[in-house]
Formats: sequence, structure tokens, C-alpha cells
Amino acid sequence: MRGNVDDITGPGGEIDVADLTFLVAFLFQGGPVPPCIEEGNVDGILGPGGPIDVADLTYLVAFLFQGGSDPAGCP
Ligand SMILES: [Ca+2]
Repeated sequence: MRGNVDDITGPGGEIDVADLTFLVAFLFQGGPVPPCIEEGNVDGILGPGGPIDVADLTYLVAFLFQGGSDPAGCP
């Protein structure tokens, strides 16, 4: 599955709240860079290497809790 930002369960692992936490830490708390940086660009805007910002958090929340579209994956 795509968008496993924290890669805790390895590439293709489950997307869960831990991925959201990881992305928040990266954006606002100086946390580690996502293992696959392209996967951090969850919303896929501008493709691989696109900006990682609050829109990606919104996208991930929508995916996890509101039946939103799949997150972008590692190329
Ligand atoms: Ca993005």
C-alpha cells in the first residue's frame, strides 16, 4: 500500500495514525525525514519530490478517517 510514511512496517506496510504522527513531527518538530521522501508528499501534488506541507496532513487525515483517496507512494 502506498503512503506508509514512517516505513515502520517496511515499504508497503500499513498506513495508520503513526504515519500521521511521523509527518507532524517532521513538519513541525524537527523530526526525521520520511525514509522515502516521495512518500511524505502524501497528496502527490507536483509528483515525486513535490512539497511536503500541511496539505499532506489534511490528505492523510482524510484517507485515514474519511475514506479519502490513496496516498501517493514511493516511486
Ligand atoms: Ca504535498
